[in-house]
Amino acid sequence: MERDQILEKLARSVSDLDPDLAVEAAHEAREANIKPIEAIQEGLAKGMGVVSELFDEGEMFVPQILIAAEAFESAVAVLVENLSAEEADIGRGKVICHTVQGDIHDVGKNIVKTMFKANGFEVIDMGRDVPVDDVVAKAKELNVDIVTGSALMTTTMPAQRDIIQGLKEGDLYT
Ligand code: B12
Repeated sequence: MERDQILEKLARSVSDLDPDLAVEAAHEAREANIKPIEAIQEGLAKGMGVVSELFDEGEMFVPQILIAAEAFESAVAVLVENLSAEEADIGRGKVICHTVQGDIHDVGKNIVKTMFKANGFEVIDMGRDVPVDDVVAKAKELNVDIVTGSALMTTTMPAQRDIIQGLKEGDLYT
């Protein structure tokens, strides 16, 4: 199958809410030597873009969004299998990825995490809805180089400011 057809299949697997198709397309992407980042950005993320628009227009609802996220993540798991082992010794630094306190939107966070991994960073993925204090404590414990926190809602954005404040207080912010 051609590269473009595989990317289109990846996108369609998310927008059609089909996790099995997503896994199948991810295996095809690997066999065709499509880079994980390309498969995510030019395939899966486009499908999620369609889903996001339909959600905003009131034509798709929470249960469907969750299946789209499952399709997205099942495919990412196949695409990045063994990636950390392959890239581990590039050693460009340690980065914390998480979704901030009160927020469970983690699709974007997982894309960012994959991009860091694919570019030789060691990623500490703390998951979603992570308390500010836990992030600051982990940054200190592991002496990380970069702290990232994804926030998708206006109500959770202040957590990003709180993390910066916590890092400054701990003399960890440069
Ligand atoms: C999927 C989704 C959900 C899913 C989340 C599933 C999951 N596992 O993530 C579910 C159904 C669970 C959900 C729940 C809710 N959601 Co919602 N959701 C969305 C939706 C449709 C898409 C988000 C998404 O995944 N986009 C695709 C990814 C690829 O994009 P992204 O997250 O933006 O990430 C990119 C960039 O932001 C950036 N990025 C992200 N992180 C980082 C980090 C760094 C360091 C960098 C450099 C870049 C970066 O790079 C990413 C890749 O390009 C948006 C609508 C929209 N148009 O965005 C609403 C939206 C975010 N949700 C919203 C709301 C209100 C909710 C709920 C409160 C709904 C409810 N009443 O229950 C709950 C919140 C629960 C909670 N406590 O968090 C609102 C937020 C409104 C606001 N302004 O605050 C939105 C905007 C919908 C709307 N128009 O009202 N949601």
